[in-house]
Amino acid sequence: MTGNRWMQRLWLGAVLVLAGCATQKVQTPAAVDHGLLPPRGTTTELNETPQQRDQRMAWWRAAKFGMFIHWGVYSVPAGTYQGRQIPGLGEWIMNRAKIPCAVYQQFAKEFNPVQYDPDAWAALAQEAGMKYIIITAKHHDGFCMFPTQASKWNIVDATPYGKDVIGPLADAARRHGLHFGLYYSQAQDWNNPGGAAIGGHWDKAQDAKTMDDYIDQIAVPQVREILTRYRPAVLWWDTPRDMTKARADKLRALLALDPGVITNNRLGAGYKGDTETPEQRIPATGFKNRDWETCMTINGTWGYKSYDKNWKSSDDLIRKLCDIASKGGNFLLNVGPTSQGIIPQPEVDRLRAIGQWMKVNGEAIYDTTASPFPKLAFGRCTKRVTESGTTLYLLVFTWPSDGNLLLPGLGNEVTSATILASGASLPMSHPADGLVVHVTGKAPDPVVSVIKVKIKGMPDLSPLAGH
Ligand code: FHN
Repeated sequence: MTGNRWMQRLWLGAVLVLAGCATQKVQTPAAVDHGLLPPRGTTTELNETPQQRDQRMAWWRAAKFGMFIHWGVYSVPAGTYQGRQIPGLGEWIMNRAKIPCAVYQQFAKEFNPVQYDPDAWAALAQEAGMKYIIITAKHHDGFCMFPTQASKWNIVDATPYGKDVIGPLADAARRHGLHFGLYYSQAQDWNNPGGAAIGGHWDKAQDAKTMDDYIDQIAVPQVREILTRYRPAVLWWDTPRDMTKARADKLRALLALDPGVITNNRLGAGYKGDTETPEQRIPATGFKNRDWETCMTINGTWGYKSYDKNWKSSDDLIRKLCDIASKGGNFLLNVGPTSQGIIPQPEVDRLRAIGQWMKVNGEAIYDTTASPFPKLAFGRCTKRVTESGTTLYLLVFTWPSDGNLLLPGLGNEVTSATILASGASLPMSHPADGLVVHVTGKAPDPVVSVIKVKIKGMPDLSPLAGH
């Protein structure tokens, strides 16, 4: 065993004692599929060197595009309660309609996703060009999509389906070469007593315990279960309502059970986690010195709502992916399967269309970093820097009518410019205001055409760039 491994095990032991679970039998993680096993700190944000952090984040930074899945009992009412279409998000129906716990729990009896095919879902993500999947292990309704010792409110004990859906998806994802992550609503829980609720409790049953009881008896044991059983590459916290430092620390200490796991900024109590998570929006610029991921719905809801037909077009989604990559972020795009286990066809169609584009142009997205240009008249840009120089990928949204793609202020010596899809060479000129790549005719791709420009060294921009 290497010195590092010894340190890691010693550290893990110490954390488990601190977390008050030393008497329980917890398996020491063997090698996990998502990379290195650096020790994580409990009091500082992360007890690792910048190099270790870069290694831990490497797969995620290269991935760029992932599938978010919001799936749970809320897909049974699918947006309608007592004949009324409930405004707002599908997965919020219990809160929005103030459905009593005992009534909401009846929906579980109709949750029977016999058509669920985890391999087909993983294959779809792969076909879309996605590199990871994150699914709701537990959303705010507290329903666990996995078997849990902590509560009977779970897919095995409360539904006719009676089987875990998380393990099979974890296996399928990994079979398809995808990283697998879990969403867990650590603070809001509307069915397990004591859980928080934005807007306050509406059923006496929710008051039967305190939030500290809920954290100790539900959230902590369940997070321990999912980390040890499924070894997620990402743990995606959400809505840190009423998360005091003491509560957040109990959950955070558990991360040592799954070394290498990546977490977001939504645990609460000021913990920044690894990633910023702008929701339903693309920031004007990226985040300085922070990894980030935009999560977004394809229609207007995360959890399935039968009548939400407000679909974004695949062209729009491809351009959003380019925009995000050009600012250095990842795109976590959501699907909301039905209670039968079907991903709605409009979502499938859009993911396939994105996949078609990615098959040809993925090189311009994966493992790239943000554009060096503050602004480009024709669209966006990503870059890949290697020892031999820099490749710029021009993501052309508007094919120029004058045939000129100007890279303002770029002073570098240029090696080549080609159309990525065909490899055809393009002429260039170097006027005083930057580099111009000359194109002719119609755009090779009606949505986003990619031009690959190789330059010597790192991009060298004069103050002209972007003005
Ligand atoms: O309340 C949730 C919502 O249902 C959904 O899960 C999104 C996904 O980012 N997060 C919360 C709102 O910020």
